Amino acid sequence: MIGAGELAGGRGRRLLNPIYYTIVIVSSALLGCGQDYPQSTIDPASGDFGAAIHSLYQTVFWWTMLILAVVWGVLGWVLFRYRARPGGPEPKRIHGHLGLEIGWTVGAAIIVVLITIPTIHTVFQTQREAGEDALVVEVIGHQWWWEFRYPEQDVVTANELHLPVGRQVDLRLWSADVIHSFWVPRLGGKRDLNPLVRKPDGSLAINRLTFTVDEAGTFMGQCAEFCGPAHSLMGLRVIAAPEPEFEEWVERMKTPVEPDSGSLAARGREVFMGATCVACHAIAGTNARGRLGPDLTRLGARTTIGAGLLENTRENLAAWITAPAEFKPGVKMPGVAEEGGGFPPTGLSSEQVEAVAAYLASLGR
Ligand code: HEC
Ligand SMILES: [Cu+2]
Repeated sequence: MIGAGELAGGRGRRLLNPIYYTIVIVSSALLGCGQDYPQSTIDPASGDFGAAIHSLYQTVFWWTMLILAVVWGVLGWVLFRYRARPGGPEPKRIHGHLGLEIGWTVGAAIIVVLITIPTIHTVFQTQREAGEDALVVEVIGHQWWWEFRYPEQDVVTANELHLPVGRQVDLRLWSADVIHSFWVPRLGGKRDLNPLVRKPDGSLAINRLTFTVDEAGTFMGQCAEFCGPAHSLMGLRVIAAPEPEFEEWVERMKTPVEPDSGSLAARGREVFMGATCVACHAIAGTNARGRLGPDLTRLGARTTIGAGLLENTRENLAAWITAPAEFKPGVKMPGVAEEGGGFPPTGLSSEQVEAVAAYLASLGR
């Protein structure tokens, strides 16, 4: 409010300058006019997880509003009822009030319990045992990308999680390095991915997330646990499609693509298979079986590269392969002239990079 006085001319009475209030009101109103909030928690997609989190959010929100109304109501009443009046009596001095103190302690405790019960219920509901025909997907966090394995389909992909609409999914989440957190706000709450540890009974401590998406679409997500310099660049997409479309995607993932012989892409395949790329990347149906980096099977069909960082175009692929660290600080992949991920520079010429980009882009089109 000091700023308000200054803005209005530095004098106390100018505080009431209507221009200042107009600016505040208009700019606040405009903030509410954005149209596209791809990562909004308060606009859940249709599905059980989003609905559960949204209802929990509303429970907490309305309790908070009730507390706000009571506190401000009492405050306003006291200010009005006991305001100073000319010639009025000196107010009586009091110190403490046992009844009031017990009242607001017990009242607050009851509200906390009323919020805790649905919270715990929701936590357990979202990590319950999945049904028999749920789709199992292993979600593995890496600095700074996501690996998705479909053990029953024998398919591995990265950064874009394909799910069938209307079928329960059983996500099993863990991390290959530090703690990450899987969060797709429009689908529901976060769940941590922890480095694998063995529990005393010998089993592995793996977090689970069980839910069903009831709406087709692309839902944006983000790692929600600080995990190093490129944490903010660890995005993901969930692509939910009707079951037949999902099955088609699985089929495509299992059908290798071979470039036409003599093409630039064919030359790129040769370069790729002869370079260190294969130590870190796998492509189904080829000898590339590396697991340190994202699986590149059908890479051409992905919308982005670098965990949501760049649009998947041939130019961007070439730029990424040339110098990934320009786009992602600390990236665990070497460029043509920089080391990365413990590997020396790849030393590819720009022609070789172009060819590899053409090869990768040709996969999946
Ligand atoms: C030391 C291991 C390593 C080597 C060697 C390596 N990469 Fe990578 N690559 C990675 C990692 C890790 C990522 C994920 C980077 C990120 O998003 O944080 C990646 C990401 C990529 C991506 C983007 C994939 C996606 O899903 O977003 C492409 C394309 C790629 N690499 C191509 C190549 C090519 C071509 C070569 C060889 C010239 C190569 N890589 C060599 C580790 C490696
Ligand atoms: Cu992170």
